[in-house]
Amino acid sequence: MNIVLFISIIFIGITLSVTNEQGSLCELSKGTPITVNKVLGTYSTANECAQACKSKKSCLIWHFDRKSDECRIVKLKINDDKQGVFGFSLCNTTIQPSTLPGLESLLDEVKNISRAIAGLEEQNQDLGNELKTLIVTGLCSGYFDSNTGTCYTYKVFTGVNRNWTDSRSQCQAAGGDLADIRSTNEWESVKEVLSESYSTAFLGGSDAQEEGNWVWTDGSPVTFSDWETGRPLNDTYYNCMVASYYYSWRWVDDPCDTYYSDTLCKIPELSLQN
Ligand SMILES: [Ca+2]
Repeated sequence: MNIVLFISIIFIGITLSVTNEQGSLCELSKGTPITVNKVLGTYSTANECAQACKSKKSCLIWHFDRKSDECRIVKLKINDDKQGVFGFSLCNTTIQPSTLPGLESLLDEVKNISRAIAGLEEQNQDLGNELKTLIVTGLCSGYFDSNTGTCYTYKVFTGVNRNWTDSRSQCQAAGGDLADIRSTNEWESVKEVLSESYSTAFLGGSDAQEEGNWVWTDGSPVTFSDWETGRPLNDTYYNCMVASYYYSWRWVDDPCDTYYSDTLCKIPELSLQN
């Protein structure tokens, strides 16, 4: 029997394989492949057997038994039972897509599912960020700066005379700094706090480093402002910004060693970054 089998020259051809630029596409689709061994017919040559296999869309492997001139094929069916994925180990050979019905559409489906998963992950991230923003803004009792994603509160310390430097030290000790005002909305929030205490207080602006070049404590330029008419004075002795009660809290430039009994501080409370 074994001798018979040995002398029987069997041609086995694989008409299915996968062309892939990287030559590594071994995992093809989901489902379970079912193979069916079937006699396709009797042919006189292996080439005819191969051609017959090619003409069958479901033909996976052919083999030609020279002794019996029998051409057998292995058919492939894909049982889409979602239990797994299947592929071929011959990744660098040539596939005729028509020999595996549905393969291309299944590959497209896999790609679409991957894209959908990536989209959901992105959507999930967006929803998470939105939820975080809602929580921070909901808990924010002061001013929420959407540019920095930070909630600030403004606090007035009273009863101690402080110049600009002392005021800044007080604010830093409280976990913040002198107030930098970045927008109309922020300025309105700050004025509400100042109005409650009728305070005149330093803000974080200064042109001490370069006359006329007003910057906040972090060195960024003053782009929003609410200067009193005629201010700043462009005087090298008047280098620190003050929100003055006497000018309805419009801004004036005062000497930095002026002492005020109220100190206004901007203190970060919550941030989306935390
Ligand atoms: Ca000045």
